[in-house]
Amino acid sequence: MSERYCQGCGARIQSTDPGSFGFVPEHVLEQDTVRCQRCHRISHYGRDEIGPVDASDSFESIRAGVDWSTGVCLVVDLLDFEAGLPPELLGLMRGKDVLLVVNKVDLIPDKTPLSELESWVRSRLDYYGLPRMQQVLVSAANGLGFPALADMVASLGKQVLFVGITNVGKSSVLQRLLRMRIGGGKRKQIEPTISPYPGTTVNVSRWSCPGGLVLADSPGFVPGGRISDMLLPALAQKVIPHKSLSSHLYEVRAGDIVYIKGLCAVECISASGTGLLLGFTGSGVRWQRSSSKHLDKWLEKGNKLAPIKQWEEHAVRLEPGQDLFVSGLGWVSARRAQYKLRLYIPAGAEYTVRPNLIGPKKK
Ligand SMILES: Nc1nc2c(ncn2[C@@H]2O[C@H](COP(=O)(O)OP(=O)(O)OP(=O)(O)O)[C@@H](O)[C@H]2O)c(=O)[nH]1
Ligand SMILES: [Mg+2]
Repeated sequence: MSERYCQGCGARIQSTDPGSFGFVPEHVLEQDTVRCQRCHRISHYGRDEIGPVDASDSFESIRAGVDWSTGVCLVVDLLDFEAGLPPELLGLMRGKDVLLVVNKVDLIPDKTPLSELESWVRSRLDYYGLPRMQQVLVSAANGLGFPALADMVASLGKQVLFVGITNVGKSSVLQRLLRMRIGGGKRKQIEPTISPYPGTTVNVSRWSCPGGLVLADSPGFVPGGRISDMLLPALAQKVIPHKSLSSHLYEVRAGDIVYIKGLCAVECISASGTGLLLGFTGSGVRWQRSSSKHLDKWLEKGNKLAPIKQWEEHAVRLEPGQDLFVSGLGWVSARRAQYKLRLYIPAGAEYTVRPNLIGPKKK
């Protein structure tokens, strides 16, 4: 009998091990299209008892998917933009037509103009020395940008693959496109499986649309250095912005810290004047302010859901209009003053200083 694959996550179907990807009870095997038990449970109860997918398996699936494709939609999360462009993943796409799909734009406050976000994205690509590519800003949550995306996908040939790091919304973007009946015709019954936990899609899964277009989902590339990947799922879900961003403004002087309990602290060593730090993160956690004499308490007495073993310190200079961005966690943005800061993050976490994403831009 030929191999069969779950339409929701791409896992190879099997009916021997309920604890592994692709399990379905035997009587379901008789159906034409199948969805595995894990996808069923994720979709109905929001629980993933088996994932995430193994990083090296997903890399091989992405490689095979890119080889098969005529063009690629590289999906990135605007709020974790820097993490979304790992060189190993970009290397797989060399020579392909790539459309950059910048997702989760709904999480940015309405008053930020789209044109400003577009130039911000362009300047970040330039900063990383990446070639100019077609780009489109979208929200799989509210449909923003999808008419333009549908037109651009049509220019990528007949076999289009959605790729990107885990949890950026590849399956969500594809699901919305399929619901638009791109290429016309009836909607497929089984859709790509979506979940708030990274590592949901297991293998390449394809949807044939009328007119010969085939759209394919792929597993996420597992990036290094994201704090959200170091946490137990219950806390990771709070840290990753889903419905809204939280932002808090603090007047910060030498000797103050702003921190997220058990995950990160930013100590002010000196400031050039009365400055403000604006802290952004997912709405399930928040930046707070305290004195640096309580630093150890807020780091070490951390959080049971954050098994951090070792901390690293970094000296950082932040100009007004710059963000200190910590991958998979959030950022603080300087206003009015120049800051000399000391950043405390879990060992292995990545950070960067960048022009501010939200708020007035330097001309
Ligand atoms: N606010 C917001 N959330 C989104 C958007 N797109 C996706 N999400 C959420 O992001 C999370 C991950 O979405 P998925 O579509 O499963 O992401 P993925 O890239 O396919 O993830 P993997 O299969 O794990 O690699 C889910 O909680 C989605 O609801 C968006 O445009 N806005
Ligand atoms: Mg997915």
